[in-house]
Amino acid sequence: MDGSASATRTPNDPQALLQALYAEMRPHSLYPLWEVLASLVTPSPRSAARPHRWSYAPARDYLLRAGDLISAEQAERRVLILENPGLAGSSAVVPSLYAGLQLILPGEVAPCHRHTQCALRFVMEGDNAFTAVDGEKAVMRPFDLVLTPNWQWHDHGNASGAPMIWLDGLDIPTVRFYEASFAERLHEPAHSETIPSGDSMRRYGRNLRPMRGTAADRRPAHQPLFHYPYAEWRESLLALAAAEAPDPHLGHAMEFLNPADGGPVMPTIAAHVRHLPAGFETRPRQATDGTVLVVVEGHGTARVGEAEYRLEERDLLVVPSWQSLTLAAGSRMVLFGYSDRAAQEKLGLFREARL
Ligand code: GTQ
Repeated sequence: MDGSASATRTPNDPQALLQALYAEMRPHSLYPLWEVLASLVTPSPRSAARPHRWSYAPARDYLLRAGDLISAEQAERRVLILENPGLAGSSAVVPSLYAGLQLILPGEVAPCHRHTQCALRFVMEGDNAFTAVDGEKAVMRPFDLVLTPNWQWHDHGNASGAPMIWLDGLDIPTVRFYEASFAERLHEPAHSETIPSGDSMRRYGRNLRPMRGTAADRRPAHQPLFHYPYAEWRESLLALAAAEAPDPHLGHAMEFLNPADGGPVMPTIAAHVRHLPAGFETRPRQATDGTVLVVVEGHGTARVGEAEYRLEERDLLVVPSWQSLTLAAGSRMVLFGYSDRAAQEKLGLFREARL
């Protein structure tokens, strides 16, 4: 009876009546949940983002060509966006995060501004350029991590004789999601240098801080440190690698910490480094944080879901939420990564599966 009823729908047929109801409701911005529930509340994450690898050399060539055509001053920030091929038009590398490659040529200044977005810089090449954060310069060396936490003034400059390129990691799509973007330009191109370079590292980067009773010291108390030099993180990572066997799913891995609270470096973004001994292959692991990885040293392969990528020095890889990742090191490999894990942990959302 049911079959014949659906074959010959009458105006009293429940399906036809439902469709008519939907059509009537639509102009009032009302929709039936039961038609979309399964795609809204999925049994496991379904990311529109796709795994992708950017080889460094061709990206660098395009960036240097842009450098011939537009100045850092004109562009405000001369950056090539690493947009996820599954998220066209979004300027996002995963739905919550942004990635870009920024170029500063000798003598240039990227003018001073501040915004509610948090940013990290990971130096890809060049030496002795700087990011100034609230009037204090961090002198940037290859593979240093430099933060510009939200609402702190920052400008970038290059007093060296060579191009400087770094990876920008920002929470632009997260701030867009919350509709909480504010930004302003300083009236001068560069903030005056009010604090000697390296001051905050010496104050806060050594498990110390000035004693002021209940009064705050000069940096924001919740975000005192903004420079994590390669020379320091590399020494710690290699010491860990010498001291213990690699974790089967991660290799040797260390997270960058905010010394104020022992948590991730910024409220929305976590960052870490990994070491894989030559010949080591990780077991597959899934995690809900969308992650961007950079090859600092060595070569190998990455399997992300069904896709496989060869990785060379300075290549960039995006691993969207819940895609299983396996890394195999052809030589000793060192990687840097950042992800939205910091935000997900606060929201009680972060999960991983070790396969
Ligand atoms: O250096 O402040 O790649 O504001 C995108 C937005 C870099 C920056 C980006 C930014 C910056």
